[in-house]
Amino acid sequence: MATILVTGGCGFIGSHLCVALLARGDRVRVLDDLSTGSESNLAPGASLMIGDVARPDTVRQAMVGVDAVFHLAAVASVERGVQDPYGTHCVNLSATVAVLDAARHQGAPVVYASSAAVYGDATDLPLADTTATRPLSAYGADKLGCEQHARVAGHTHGVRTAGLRFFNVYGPRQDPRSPYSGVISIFCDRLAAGREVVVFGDGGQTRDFVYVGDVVRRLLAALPAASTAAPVFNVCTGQPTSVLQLAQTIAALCGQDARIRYDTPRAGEIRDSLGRPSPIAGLAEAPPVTL
Ligand code: NAD
Ligand code: UD2
Repeated sequence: MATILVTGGCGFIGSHLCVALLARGDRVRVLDDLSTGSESNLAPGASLMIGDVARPDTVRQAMVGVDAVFHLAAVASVERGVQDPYGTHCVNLSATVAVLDAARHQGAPVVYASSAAVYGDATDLPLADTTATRPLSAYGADKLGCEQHARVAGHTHGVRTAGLRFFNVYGPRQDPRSPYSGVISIFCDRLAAGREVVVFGDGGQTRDFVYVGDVVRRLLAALPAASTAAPVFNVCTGQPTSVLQLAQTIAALCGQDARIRYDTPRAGEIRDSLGRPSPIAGLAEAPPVTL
């Protein structure tokens, strides 16, 4: 039985990952400060250490006796990075350096969350994992920094890592109440309650939405793929969906016509985001993850 540390295991993606790890027989330890996550998300059977992943001593303590690490804790909001670039940098990049350093001493591989935000407004769609990165936000710059530190940790200290560039993840436990929540959670919440949805711009903008169960399956497959070469993988579907299509589909599933209010486009946002999914060795044989 392996002991796995999941940072951010009380959050949206991390909590589903913990359930899947426990289901396959692993022992799971969570490090989370409950800033956006919730103790009610803690997978039954997992142990919780409440603490800040940006504190190296806390990370070292959390990693004692651990066989592998999934590092998902972050301030997962581009907007928060705009408001507080230094504060979010400490969590989104410095903490990753602390995780990589503790993993070096522990000899544990690290699978960590990167983001499609590393591509910025690159327009050569679909974005391959080899496409040039040029982040436009502090959040994206910090995620790219995680990838570069992972490469350095592999090269200099022999730390095995794999980075997953998540596109727009959706699914159960995504909190619809923040204005920066994923659009699917917001639309589901409002349309199920018979309320109107707000579409920013003309609704023709597209995203590559990927289900959290498929994300967890890729996280699990990435662990044996972790290496000192620090590979990075796109986690996406390769299918574009417009915001308008989304509103209409969710409304139809709720048995109603979508009531849409159009508002001004979000400042600085990209029009289209579409990835080319990266092959991960062993993924084809990995069983589906049921949530
Ligand atoms: P989330 O906010 O639900 O989960 C993040 C978790 O990290 C929360 O439980 C939070 O309490 C915890 N956390 C935050 N700061 C911490 C700190 N200083 N110390 C300890 N714990 C801390 O977000 P999520 O959507 O589950 O995102 C998980 C990871 O995936 C993040 O790294 C995020 O940047 C990345 N990501 C998510 C998406 C998406 O579409 N949801 C897209 C790209 C990348
Ligand atoms: C996603 C990530 C973000 C960052 C970014 C990088 C999520 C939740 N956010 O932002 O963290 O990685 O990608 O590019 O995954 N919209 C509406 N009405 C609403 C809410 C949203 O029209 O009520 C639109 C919004 O203007 C955008 C699209 O829906 O065009 C998707 O919005 P989002 O906030 O879910 O995700 P995104 O792609 O802006």
